[in-house]
Amino acid sequence: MRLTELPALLEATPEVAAALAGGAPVVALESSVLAQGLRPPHNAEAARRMVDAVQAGGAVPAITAVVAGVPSLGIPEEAVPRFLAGGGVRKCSARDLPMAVADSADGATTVAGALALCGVAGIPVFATGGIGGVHRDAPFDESADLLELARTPVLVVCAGAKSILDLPATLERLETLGVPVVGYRTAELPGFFTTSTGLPLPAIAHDVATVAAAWRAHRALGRPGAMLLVQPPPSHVALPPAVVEAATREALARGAEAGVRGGEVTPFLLAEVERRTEGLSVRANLALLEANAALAAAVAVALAPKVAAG
Ligand code: PSU
Ligand code: MN
Repeated sequence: MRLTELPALLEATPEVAAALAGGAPVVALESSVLAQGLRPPHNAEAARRMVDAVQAGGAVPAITAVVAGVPSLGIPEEAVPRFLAGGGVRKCSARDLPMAVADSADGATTVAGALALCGVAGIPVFATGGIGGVHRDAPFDESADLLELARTPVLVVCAGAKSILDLPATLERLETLGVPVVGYRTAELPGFFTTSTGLPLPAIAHDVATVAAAWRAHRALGRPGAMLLVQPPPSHVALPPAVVEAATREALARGAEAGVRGGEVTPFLLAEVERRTEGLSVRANLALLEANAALAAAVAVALAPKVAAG
C-alpha cells in the first residue's frame, strides 16, 4: 500500500508525509496508551521509547491521534504536552473519531481508532502493547478493537491481549473473525504482562522474512482484516502469572463495586493492577511497548517498497 496523497481531513507531520509519499517504512502507534493507559511521567517515557525504537529500526514513527479535531499521523510538537498531561483528552475508539472531528477536540486513539486511521492512510504496520478483547464475566464487554481488526488490513505487533481480559475467549473471537495470530518465536499466546498463558497459537514465525511473506500472502489473498504478530514481554520484566492474576481479580472486584462501565473499564483496571503490583506492571508495559515498536520497525522495513533514496 503506497500513498502519494493523503485523503482530505487527514494530516501528517512532514516527516510522516514524506515517508508515505516515498514508500519508506512507517510504523503507526496508538495514543490512548499515552493519554489514558499510562500516567505521567510513564506516558512520556513510553512515547520516547517507542519513537526511539522505531527510528533505531530504520522506520518513521507515526503516533495516531485527533489533534484539535484533525485526524493526524504524527502529533505536531506543540500539541504533544496536551496528550501527556494525564487528562483532558478523550479516548477515541473508531466510532468516536467523527465526533472528535466535529467538536474540534483532542482525541487519543485506541487500537480500534488507530486501525481506522491506518486504514484510510494505507499504513500497513502498527505496534501497540496489548489489544483489547473480550472482558471477563457476563454481560460480556467486548472491545471494538476486535471488530476493527476483522476489517482493517494492518499487521499489528503486540504482546497479546491485555491480561485483565478473558484470553481464551479473545483468542476464540479472533479465530471467528478470521484474524491470523502468529507467534513471533513463541508457540504460546503471551499474556501481555506475562510470557505464558498456556494457550497454544495456530502459527509461529521464527524470523521477520517469514512474517513479511505471510503478510504478503494475506494481502494477495484479499483478506480484509489484520494479522496479529505477538511476542512475549522481555523476559527481565515479565511478571509471574499468579501475581498478575491475583492483582487482576482484586481490580475486577473493585471495578464491579465502583460500577465502572464502558470505555472507563480498561484504564481503571490497568491503574488498579499497577497499584497492586507496586509499579512492576508499568515497568513491564513500558518495556514491551518498546520491544513491540522495534519488531514492528523490522517488519515495516522488510515490507517497504523502498528504503530511503539512493
Ligand atoms: N494497552 C495498554 N494500555 C492501554 C490500552 C492498551 O497497555 O491503555 C488501550 C488500547 O488503546 C486499547 C484499549 O485499544 O486500551 C482498549 O480499550 P477498550 O477495552 O475500552 O476497547
Ligand atoms: Mn468496552
